[in-house]
Amino acid sequence: MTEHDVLLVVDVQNDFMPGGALAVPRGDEVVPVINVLARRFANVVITQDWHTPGHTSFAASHAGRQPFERIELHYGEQVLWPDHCVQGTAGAALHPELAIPHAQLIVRKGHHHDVDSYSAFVEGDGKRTTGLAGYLRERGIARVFICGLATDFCVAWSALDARKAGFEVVVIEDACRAIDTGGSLAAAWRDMDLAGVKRISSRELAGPDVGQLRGQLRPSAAR
Ligand code: VGL
Ligand code: ZN
Repeated sequence: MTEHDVLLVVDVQNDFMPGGALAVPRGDEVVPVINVLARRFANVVITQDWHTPGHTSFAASHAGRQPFERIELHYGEQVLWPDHCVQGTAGAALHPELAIPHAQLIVRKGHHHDVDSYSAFVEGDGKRTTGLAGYLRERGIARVFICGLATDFCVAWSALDARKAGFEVVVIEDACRAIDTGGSLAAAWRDMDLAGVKRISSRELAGPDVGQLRGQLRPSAAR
């Protein structure tokens, strides 16, 4: 990895762990993988899903609605979720065993009451941004490696927006886990393929230097 690479660690928070409010199956398994991975990156950015109480993405905020239903909001389709990652709660905290002391930035997203933001870059309305693209550009970053939770939501949307912002993007497959509701995982990989997002395994990443890495990056379609 070079100074032009960043590792983006997405939403490794208690509420997404088994037993959490919006549990991602086997979500906890990514923690040790990411801890090892992160040592290879000088540049690490962490994200946190960071909702207001009663946030618009919560099913409980919409009368008669259940988690995992889809509704139309003012900015488009929204999957409704159990209450999760409420600002300042234990569920919103990073997993206690996530150990990346050298991470430089924590980006919090989804903090606007009426708009969700899966993406670390652009909010659900497609307009407001978190400022992350500008931050990465100013730091001379060209390539974004992404890991964390969940593959089919915050990882995928961040990967797609990173491509749109002009970065090379690589998803580290075994350092992610998915929610997979209503075909979301297949759709996410299809969209990432089309956008030119690459994928790699953490094992492949652990060995080679950047020069060798080039040959190992596969188009997502090769999965
Ligand atoms: C996420 C659903 C709702 C995620 C966040 O981190 O992938 N998914 N909020
Ligand atoms: Zn959320």
